Amino acid sequence: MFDTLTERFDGIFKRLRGRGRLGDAEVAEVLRDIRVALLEADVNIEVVRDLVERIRARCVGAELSKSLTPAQQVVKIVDQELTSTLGGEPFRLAYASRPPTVVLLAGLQGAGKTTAAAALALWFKRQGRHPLLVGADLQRPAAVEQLRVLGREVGAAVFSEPALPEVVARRGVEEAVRVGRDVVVVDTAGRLAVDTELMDEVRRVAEATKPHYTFFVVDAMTGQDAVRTATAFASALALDGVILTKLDGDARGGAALSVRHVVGKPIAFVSNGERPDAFEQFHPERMASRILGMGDVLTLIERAEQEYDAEVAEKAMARLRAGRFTLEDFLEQLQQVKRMGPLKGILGMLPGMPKEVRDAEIDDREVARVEAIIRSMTPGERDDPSIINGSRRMRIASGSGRTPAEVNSLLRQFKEMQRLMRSGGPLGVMGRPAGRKAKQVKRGRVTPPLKDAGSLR
Ligand SMILES: Nc1nc2c(ncn2[C@@H]2O[C@H](COP(=O)(O)OP(=O)(O)O)[C@@H](O)[C@H]2O)c(=O)[nH]1
Ligand SMILES: [Mg+2]
Repeated sequence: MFDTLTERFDGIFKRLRGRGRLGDAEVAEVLRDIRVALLEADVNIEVVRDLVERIRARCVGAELSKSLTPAQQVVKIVDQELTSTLGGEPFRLAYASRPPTVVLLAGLQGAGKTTAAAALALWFKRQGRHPLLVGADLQRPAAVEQLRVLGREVGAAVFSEPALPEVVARRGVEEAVRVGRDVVVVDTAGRLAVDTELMDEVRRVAEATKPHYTFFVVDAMTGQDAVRTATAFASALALDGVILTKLDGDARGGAALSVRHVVGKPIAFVSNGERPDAFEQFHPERMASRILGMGDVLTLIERAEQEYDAEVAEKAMARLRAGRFTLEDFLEQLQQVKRMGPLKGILGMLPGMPKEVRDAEIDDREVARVEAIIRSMTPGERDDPSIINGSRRMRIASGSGRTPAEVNSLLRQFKEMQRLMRSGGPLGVMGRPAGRKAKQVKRGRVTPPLKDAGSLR
């Protein structure tokens, strides 16, 4: 996601790092580089101008700080202004005082409405709500079926019937009241391009359901086209926000960085893949840090909190602090990390992770190999690997189907990991996240072996 931009910013900041003091010429150079990077990323020209101007004003005003180097100050300013361009505060969804809360999705064909509808239902479920999906796309018979399949997948009921879209939508809301569902997500039909017929249909559905939220769903990969269609929809419908899909395929980021400013509506949710759980609330601050290559510790923490068994983590942390972190604990941690998703995705979110690591082909099968080796050890060996001699090593190797050299290599790396943990705590292992984020890591909410899990060979 947004790789080109991240790379460009990385280069810009690297060049700054060596400088002791930034004069007018240096500031002008940095601003020019930022401008070019943004334009290359297909960001709307007005947005680029506005953003660069704001950064210039603050760089020239030089809020001098004793604790930051000039380069760090520039990074901070760019980070903050980028956050503000992305919308500043995250979008907050308030539930209707009289349920159900009705959410209407609109957008072009193929934008990802049906996928987003199911993903939203899952999101609502995780918020403790009871969503009903309503299939009001009756243009293609397959559309309702698609929603039913996805609904089954996320465990949300689906309502539809052969009737006019606005009738189906209205009955869907009535059905939700009848069966006591507190959220209704209405999926609608799209067209290939913005046309009056489409707008009329969506407007009729909106009139029939009085949605609390109307989201425009748009494919981020279409760049400035996405921004243009969003503008067209916003002038025809009372939009509350935008759902940006296919960010996983968007290497440039033009739509994400432009839509808020141009359309005047916040990005509420983003989707990073076809799977319903590749969907999350949009956090401008996190996205800015991610673009600037600072990783996304907060998303990681959130995901970790969702998937991570707090009790197991606590236990591991306690043992770690006591210097008693064993291979058994390590195995448990591996299991947990695995539940958070593919390692590659997790590594991409860690701050300060070099590009080579982010891009490395990390094979989840390696984790399986490590697991196999540890599983072939006796509890005694897991507790104290120093007792593993030549014959034990042979036994473990043949038990796990690996070579003795691989067993050795794992043991070596585990020892190194223990050493790192003792010396620097989790931070020593995770690289150097900055400032506030570092404190969150320090509080022990991010568990240490994230990085090592991938690098064990
Ligand atoms: N890679 C990727 N594909 C997506 C995403 N969201 C939707 N898709 C795919 O895009 C296609 C169109 O999605 P669909 O929900 O049917 O769009 P709709 O016509 O607006 O309802 C489907 O193949 C989806 O699986 C996403 O965030 N990332
Ligand atoms: Mg659809």
